[in-house]
Amino acid sequence: MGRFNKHISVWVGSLIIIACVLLTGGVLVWQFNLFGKESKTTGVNFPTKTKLPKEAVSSGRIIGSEIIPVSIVKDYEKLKEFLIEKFLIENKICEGSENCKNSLEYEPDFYTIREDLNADGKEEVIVGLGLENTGRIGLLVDVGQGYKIVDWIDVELWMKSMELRKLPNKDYWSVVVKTGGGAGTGIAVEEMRVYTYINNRLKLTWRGYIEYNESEPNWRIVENTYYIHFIDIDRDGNIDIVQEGTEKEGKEYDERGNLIPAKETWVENVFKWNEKEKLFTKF
Ligand SMILES: [Ca+2]
Ligand SMILES: [Ca+2]
Repeated sequence: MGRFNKHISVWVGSLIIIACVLLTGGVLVWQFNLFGKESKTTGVNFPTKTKLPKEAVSSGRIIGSEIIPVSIVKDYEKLKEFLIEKFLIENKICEGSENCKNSLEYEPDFYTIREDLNADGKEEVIVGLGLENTGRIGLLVDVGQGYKIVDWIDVELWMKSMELRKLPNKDYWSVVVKTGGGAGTGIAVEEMRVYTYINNRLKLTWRGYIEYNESEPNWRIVENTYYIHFIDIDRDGNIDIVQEGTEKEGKEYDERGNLIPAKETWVENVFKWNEKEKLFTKF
């Protein structure tokens, strides 16, 4: 009997060990799948950095080294107010005068995009400000106790819109910005600009006209209108920028106010991503 029991014990013991091994193995495989997959879902190949590169922090483009509290950055209205104030100080507009601020000719346009651009688990904030016939695009990064402005770029014209895209490919984020202005100078333009997020900074990688109008009475009138497409025309995996449209030049308008062109040209410009230079260059 004793011998028989011993056999059973060995048998049961072995079963328990096998069960334990299988269970542990199963848990490990499950964990690997869970966390392995999780870290791959972002599709962003930027190294995960918790510290900013030196050049980002010491850039002359920083508008003050102060840390903006999270409570301001997270609140659209508060952040807008904060950055408008910065803009006014920077440009010496309305110094100390509340009345002046209240009487600003235009209501400012303000845009925000919140996204973890470098996949380090912390959200970056891209801001766009249109004010006083000019504009700024800014990049705010989380530095622990709050945010710092690491980019504050003059876009020269009024900021009209801003959107985030995967451009030129899944490894990059780019901000596509529309700007416009120039009334009263005889030149009116609308532009598109692409700022690509590279090494925790925003880099201007393309700019082109959507409209370019020049009007010199009794001399020369130029009316250029373009459509801009983001499309991988050569199927190399990188989105290309295609700018196509008409370039008209003339001297007078018809009774409806349309330009009578002496010269009209259809143009198609293709800009391809240059990985070495990290720019879109004309093909
Ligand atoms: Ca981040
Ligand atoms: Ca392409």
